[in-house]
Amino acid sequence: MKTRLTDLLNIRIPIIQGGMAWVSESTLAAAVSEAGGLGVIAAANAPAGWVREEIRRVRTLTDKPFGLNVMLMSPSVEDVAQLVCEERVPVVLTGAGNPAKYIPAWKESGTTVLSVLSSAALAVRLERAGVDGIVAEGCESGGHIGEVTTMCLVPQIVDAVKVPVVAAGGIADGRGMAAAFMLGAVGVQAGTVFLVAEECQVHENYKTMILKAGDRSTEVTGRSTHPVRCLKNKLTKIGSDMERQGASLEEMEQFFAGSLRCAAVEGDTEKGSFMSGQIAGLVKRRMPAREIIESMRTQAQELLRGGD
Ligand code: TUI
Repeated sequence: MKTRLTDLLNIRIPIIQGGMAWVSESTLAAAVSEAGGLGVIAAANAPAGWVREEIRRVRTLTDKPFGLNVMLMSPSVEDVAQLVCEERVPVVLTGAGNPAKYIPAWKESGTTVLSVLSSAALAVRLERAGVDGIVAEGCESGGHIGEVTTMCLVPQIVDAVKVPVVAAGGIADGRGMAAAFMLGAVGVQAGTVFLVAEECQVHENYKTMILKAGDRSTEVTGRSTHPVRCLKNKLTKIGSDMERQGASLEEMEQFFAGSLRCAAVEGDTEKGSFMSGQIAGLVKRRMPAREIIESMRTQAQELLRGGD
């Protein structure tokens, strides 16, 4: 399934596994890359030492290209940015900020740079700063989100830039993937569906919550300050109540601090923040990463050929 993305990243199938904090590590990333997509390790807020070990480990599991998602608000971001060059990471995806100052060094070390973002204005700025591609992430996504839906964002970014655009947010099967191509994207990034991959190391309770979710199972907290989409539970209910009562950004951040680890590692269904996209309701079965990728690819190809 050749597109501008498969050429750019040297992969077989234009599917990128989303960088999910506390979730996307070397076992999952290697399985996705082995299956022909781009597996991604999420640096998130982790110390650079952990990130380096995960990069080295993924290389023991696959010789295929992989990506590192660099979360630009991380306290370790300078060290992680440096490590990208030292370890010659094939692909970097950035999120939650503007990566312009790191781009020259990354390009110098031979890294392909994609930026995950949620507005056309930033896409234009980062194209000028030298990114090789854009991941246009709609607000159907899980975690930290922007304001615009995938359906509206992708074609507007496609029209605003010349570099290849990947669609993210609300995509978990071949129908979503085919739709993304119709909007002008050259590939997709999917996160939520990989939470239930057999190779995904997240706590079983997280997987069960995704599998049980329906179309209205997520909610966004911090709408006016720091919007984050999670599966609804006791934590998000208390968080939303605090917000309605006028809690400050600091109070909200304090309340949610550590809650993602609590979900992904401890599986605490009440105190954890189970970040998830709105598409969780479509995710009904555990599968090996290879089967997720192959079923997306075959379904998308059949639809694009005009079959049923
Ligand atoms: O980054 C994400 N999603 C994330 S990061 C994350 S880590 C976290 N952990 C605990 C609580 C909250 C977050 C969870 N989910 N998606 C990519 C993305 N980046 N979407 C939008 C943006 C973005 C936002 C602002 C990109 C650039 C940007 O720049 C502002 C500027 O102009 O500098």
